[in-house]
Amino acid sequence: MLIRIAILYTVLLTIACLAESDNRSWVIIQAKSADERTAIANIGVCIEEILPTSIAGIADTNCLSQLTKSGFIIKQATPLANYTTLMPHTTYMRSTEQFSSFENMTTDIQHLAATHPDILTISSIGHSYENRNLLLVQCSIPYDAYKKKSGILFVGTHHAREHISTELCLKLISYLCEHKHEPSINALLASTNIYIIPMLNPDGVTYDYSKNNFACWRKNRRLNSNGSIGVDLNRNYSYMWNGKGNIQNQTSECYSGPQPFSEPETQAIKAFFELHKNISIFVSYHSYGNLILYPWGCKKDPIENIRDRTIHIKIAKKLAEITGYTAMPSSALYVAPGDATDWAYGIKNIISFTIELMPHHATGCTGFYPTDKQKINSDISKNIDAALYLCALSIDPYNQV
Ligand code: 0X9
Ligand code: ZN
Repeated sequence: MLIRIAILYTVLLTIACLAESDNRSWVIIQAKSADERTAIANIGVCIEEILPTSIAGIADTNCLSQLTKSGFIIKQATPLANYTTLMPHTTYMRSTEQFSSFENMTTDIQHLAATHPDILTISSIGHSYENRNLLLVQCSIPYDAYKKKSGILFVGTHHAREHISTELCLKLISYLCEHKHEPSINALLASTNIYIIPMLNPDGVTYDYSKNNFACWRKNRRLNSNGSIGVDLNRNYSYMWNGKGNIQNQTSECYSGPQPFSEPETQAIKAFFELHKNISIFVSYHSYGNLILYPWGCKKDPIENIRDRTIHIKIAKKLAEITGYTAMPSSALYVAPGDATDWAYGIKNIISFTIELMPHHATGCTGFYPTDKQKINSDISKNIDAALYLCALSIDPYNQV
């Protein structure tokens, strides 16, 4: 009996160690076209940067051997730990004062709401896998039953390590509070319900901060059946979920989950849209790459409906002008099904954008942890302008563009 218990214990320990051990590398792989990038993404590589004749991204050992078998040329494969140990997070967070933990974010939002009860309402759209609150902040002058208000939704950190996306959401809330008496902002708050979910993946964010160094974590923290951890929330939406590029390797950075909307975080977004029928524009913030992306991401075809295609392109160009970013359909990056904006447009018919914030280029996973305060602030400020432009549009986008 004792021997059996000892064996069971050893097996469980091995599974836990396997789950915790990090076999991911920062890779540079030769790829000259969107088709080649898609083929690499289909193997389960998480593409982070597009270079003139290659991609840079993250792959585990399993992906690396499949890449070799498929004939791809791997130019570089550096263990991720080589980069993460460069950045002890406590020093980093203290020096930049930029990025928020779940707890700090909650306290900051509560403080703001107490100071600006006339325009801020805090609620929750649900709970994460580890039972953290998925906070929703509504910014608007209280609802006037006689005026129909439109709505716009901004969401940060589908991907845990993309901390700047949460920071932008928080700065947007502060901006609206600080400028609420300015006529243009006051008019926005009166005519539009501005909804902001700053941190959709609080479990992943908390894990990213939990070690001495950043974990460079992307997914949520679901325990998968093979002992690995996490589902990629931006592959878990239902639109074309089962299409080409659906990743069923649970260990992959881009694991799509056992079924569409298997995750409490994506279910909460779905429920939000079902409850708020007035949303006309949706923005999902990510990092990095300085890009304005619009549907489709799950297929190479352009948006079929001409009116919808035209409006997405026109708005994307305007956003690119404001931010200095590049506008393109998501599929020009690589084809991958199950993302949030394809679902919001494809199922809910909402004008939708994925915005990849700063930096433009980076080495290893340092791109997720930018250090230049001035560049971070300038990127956030340009993106606040872009967000305000979208808020103004949301009242009646089709008739204004
Ligand atoms: O891959 C993603 O989910 C997004 N990039 S990130 O580096 N932040 O992970 C881009 C989504 C674009 N959508 C598709 N290509 N489907
Ligand atoms: Zn992302």
